[in-house]
Amino acid sequence: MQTGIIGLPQVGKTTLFKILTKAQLETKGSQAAAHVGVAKVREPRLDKLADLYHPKKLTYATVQYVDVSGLQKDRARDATVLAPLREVDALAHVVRLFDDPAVPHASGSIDPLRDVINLDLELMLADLDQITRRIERVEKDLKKKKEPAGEMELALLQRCRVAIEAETPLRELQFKPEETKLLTGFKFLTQRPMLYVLNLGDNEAAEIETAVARHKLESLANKPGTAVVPICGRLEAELVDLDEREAAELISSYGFKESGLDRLIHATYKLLGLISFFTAGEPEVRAWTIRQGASAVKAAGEIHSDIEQGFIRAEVVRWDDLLNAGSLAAARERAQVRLEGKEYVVQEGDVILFRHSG
Ligand SMILES: Nc1nc2c(ncn2[C@@H]2O[C@H](COP(=O)(O)OP(=O)(O)OP(=O)(O)O)[C@@H](O)[C@H]2O)c(=O)[nH]1
Ligand SMILES: [Mg+2]
Repeated sequence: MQTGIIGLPQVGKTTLFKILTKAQLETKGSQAAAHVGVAKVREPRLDKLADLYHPKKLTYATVQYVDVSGLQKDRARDATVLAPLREVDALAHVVRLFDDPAVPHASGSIDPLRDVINLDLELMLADLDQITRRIERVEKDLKKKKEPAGEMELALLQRCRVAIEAETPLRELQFKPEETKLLTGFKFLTQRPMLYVLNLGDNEAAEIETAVARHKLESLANKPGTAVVPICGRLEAELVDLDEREAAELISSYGFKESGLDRLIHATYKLLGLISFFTAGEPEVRAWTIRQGASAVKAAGEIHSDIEQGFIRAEVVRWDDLLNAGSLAAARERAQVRLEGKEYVVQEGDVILFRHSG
């Protein structure tokens, strides 16, 4: 899973990237090329399962983040800047709320809603460009030869155009499955779920939980396919260099409930409708990520296509039942291990043992 970090220049994108991936990066000056980092998804339940199994290997789920250089107004349509963003599953827009005379804002003042509108507009214009060109192409083809697939595509694209012309991002529209399939190929930017990351000043650390209301930005979170997460970018980036104990102490001294990393990852999972399940044994205890509503056979496919193809059944136990029982055998005796078939809908926190042939 990949999230693209976007935002105007000098808003804290690279700072956020550092928080997420713990990468040591130069934060001064814009980078020409995008860079990709991997965030480990901290998972206390996995740690507890590891205490039970003492596995040779402990593997956390990961989320990839792509940091691109600042999107200037009127420059976002530049295809080379946007190219890395077309491949991501979600966008994280870093919105600047911190004021610092030493770090001038591209538009001269701090105005988060203005910045959100401007950047969304850039993304919409990029999509509109693409839609308009495609509509011309399809219309031309339809003139030569009428066919239903073309008619459907044209109607769909026209609907998208009308929405964007009314400044509605595509993520707010509802599509039928066959339309979604068709749209996948275009990789429209405004169709991606959007996480607005509010980058607060250090002085707001104690009030991070109430930042959205205080800055009257509730409207950002109330739309389909969006979420808002406040961070204290500079403060939280400093935590990256500390060991876990020191970091945890500082986090609680600031009054944060969870670290910026956890806050962001949880919001991303929720926004994308992702859940975690686990596999556990002596060789490896591991966390996996899938879409809510995915079947057991799909979950098997996450692990290996052979397990998906040779799927016989899944033995499923809730992670806390397994922990309380002390072993899979004990959980079986307590009748807490269920035998499930291919169509079983995997639940958050399931520990699954896949039985498969071959
Ligand atoms: N005061 C203050 N400064 C911050 C905060 N977050 C980032 N900065 C500073 O703002 C400057 C820009 O931060 P970056 O993370 O490099 O911003 P960016 O969006 O990646 O910038 P570009 O890639 O150049 O567009 C740096 O000097 C940071 O130290 C913050 O929360 N408070
Ligand atoms: Mg940067």
